[in-house]
Amino acid sequence: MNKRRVDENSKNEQLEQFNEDKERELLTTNQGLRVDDTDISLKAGERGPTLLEDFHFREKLTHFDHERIPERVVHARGSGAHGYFQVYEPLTEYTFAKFLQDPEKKTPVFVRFSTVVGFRGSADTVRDVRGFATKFYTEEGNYDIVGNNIPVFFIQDAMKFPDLVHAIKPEQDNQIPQASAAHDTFWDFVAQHPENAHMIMWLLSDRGIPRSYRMMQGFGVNTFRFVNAEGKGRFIKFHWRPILGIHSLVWDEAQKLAGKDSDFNRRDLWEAIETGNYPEFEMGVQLIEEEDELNFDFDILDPTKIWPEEEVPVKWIGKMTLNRNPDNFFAETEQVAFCPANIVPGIDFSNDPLLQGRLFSYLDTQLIRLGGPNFQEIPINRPLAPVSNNQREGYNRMTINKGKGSYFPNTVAKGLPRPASSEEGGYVHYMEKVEGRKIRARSEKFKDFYSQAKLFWNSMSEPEKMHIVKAFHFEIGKVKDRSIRQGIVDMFNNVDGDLAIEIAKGVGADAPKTKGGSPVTKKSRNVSQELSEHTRKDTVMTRKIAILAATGYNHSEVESVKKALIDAGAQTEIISKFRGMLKSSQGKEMEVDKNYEAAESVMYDAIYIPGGQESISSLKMHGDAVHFINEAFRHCKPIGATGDGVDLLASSDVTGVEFAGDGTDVVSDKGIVTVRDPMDGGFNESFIAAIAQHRHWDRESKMQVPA
Ligand code: HDE
Repeated sequence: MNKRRVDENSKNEQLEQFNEDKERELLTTNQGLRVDDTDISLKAGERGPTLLEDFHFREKLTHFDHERIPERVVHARGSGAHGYFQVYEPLTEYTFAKFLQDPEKKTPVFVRFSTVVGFRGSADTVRDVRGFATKFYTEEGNYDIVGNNIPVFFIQDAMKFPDLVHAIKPEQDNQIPQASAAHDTFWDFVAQHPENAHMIMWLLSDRGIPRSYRMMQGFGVNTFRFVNAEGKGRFIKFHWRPILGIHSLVWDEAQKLAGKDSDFNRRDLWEAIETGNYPEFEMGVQLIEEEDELNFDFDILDPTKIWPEEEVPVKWIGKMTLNRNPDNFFAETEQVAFCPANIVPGIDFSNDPLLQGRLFSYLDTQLIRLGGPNFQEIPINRPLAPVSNNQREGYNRMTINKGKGSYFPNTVAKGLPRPASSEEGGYVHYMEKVEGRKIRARSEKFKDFYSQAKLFWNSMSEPEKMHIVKAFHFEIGKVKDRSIRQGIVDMFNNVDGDLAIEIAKGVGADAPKTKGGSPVTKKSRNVSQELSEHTRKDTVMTRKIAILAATGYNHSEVESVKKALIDAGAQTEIISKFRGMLKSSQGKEMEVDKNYEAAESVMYDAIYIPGGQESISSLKMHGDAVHFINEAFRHCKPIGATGDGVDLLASSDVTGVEFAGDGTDVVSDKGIVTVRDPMDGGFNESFIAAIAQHRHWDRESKMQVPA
């Protein structure tokens, strides 16, 4: 049988066949006819009406009139990237999926990251769940893991999905608000669905506002199965973890970015790939033996529950690298169609009721979104494995199936295509024994709504807890109906009494009459180490550092710090009042990358202020520069200053430094790194270490900077 060998480049080669990349020719119609004018329509006289006869005019407008397709009903806004996946070692013991056997094999992938609620043109940095969908083009067919950056989901049964989405999307009378959960209908829904509690804790945590798609986790959420060649099945959950660590924005920054650069996450992904900083994610699985299915105090089929890693450790099995941006957003990112039912031998489903509904929904929605049953023929959706069946016709059919027969069994085509045996790669569903009455019910353990929400809360650091409380204040603060606000306070009293009291304080609701709280069901799991944003804190790779300078800056200081940052993998941009060349006190020049109108502190991870008396004197007088520093400080970002640059901090609202002016400043804020005499060694190392910390949260409890 004609099986195709798949390697890293196979998908790119397949896509190239469809590329329109030849040398540009003279302008033609879609029929290939050259046209002599594309600006002025054919008219009856200079001032007369346009003629129907003008086929070029009609074709040009008709095509334009039909350019839009429906956006995804959820996850409408997204960004895609190509890459490959490689397994670390053969997973033969657990699964016979071919793409998980050979560490030498690079399986092509296409990934689409997304927000859930906003429309296609909405801002990237809103508080939301992020989609993390991966299509593996394996030799056995396309395999999709359609995941999110949060490991649990709002609801337990797919039947509730339309209600959930209607509640969280803009309200039906006025379509307000865009891309936000902060309104009455959503919180009305939540207050009536205690099963939401766990997911809400994640959504209102820092996980809801990731710094970058490259710095967030991914989770398959639902429970799946690995099946090995002997037919032994095990329950699994999928994980992705970013090599750069997990990092988030702060809420004020996220909101400002939504206006200042609404493409923030999209741009970040695109630029990282363009500059060769390929995003990397490790893939992991948690495995549960079939015989242990019922041995946990949560139901392992319940998608509102995690499998705490202390009980079920993650086995890290491979790595994905994203190394190519799409050539055409619409053709690839918009038209890609993921589906949890796209499966390969060796992997199977579970009875997770959310997953069961998802198996139906994706194909169904794509039939309308992509205009009929042939969307698998769109280049980005085509498998690398050959397709051979008797499905025919329908809108937009591209394939020209030759011969007479399109039925099975047949004799006119030697009986082909015929089903494959399992030895030939035919997919055999896992033979799970299922017995039961037809009932609308859920198992008893599904009804424990709070213990894992409590586990999550317990596992947060103090800054993370504070962020969650503030997120409640924002979200519930926007709810008009007092009874809904009260409903939320009462609901979260079931998670943690102190949390409920804190929520109530900010939103004009009564504190709970009796302080409540859920027990976490197992002592060993009072706290789970993996739930806090335990970021990698040893790398500044791809971090963006703004260097604030004006005429008369100290060139050698900039050169030294810039080199150290770039050598460590970070990126720098020079910000000044105007673009063009900037002259230093030493006569040397450097080019300005952005002016203050085009650059905002929220677009950077840290700031560096070089010395140079003239430069600092003019920056002190420049409100935009001082605001830049205040705002970065408020967002807990690292700030470095050398030489006279330290004096600029003294003119700002930065706290945590006692300025001495004689080189003996006392700095108590670990995120502020200063040196009066740049010849003193150690500045670069300390500054880089401060940037690697990402944010310096101690500041939050101490100060309020007016920025
Ligand atoms: Fe989806 N989801 N979903 N979802 N989902 C869609 O399919 C659905 C759920 C996820 O970048 C839709 O083609 C139901 C969980 C991602 O193209 C739709 C239920 C998880 C994407 C759909 C869920 C996801 C979608 C809309 C509850 C994480 C974007 C457009 C049972 C594991 C994929 C489309 C992309 C998209 C249905 C819940 C992830 C309507 C019915 C849980 C990442 O079919």
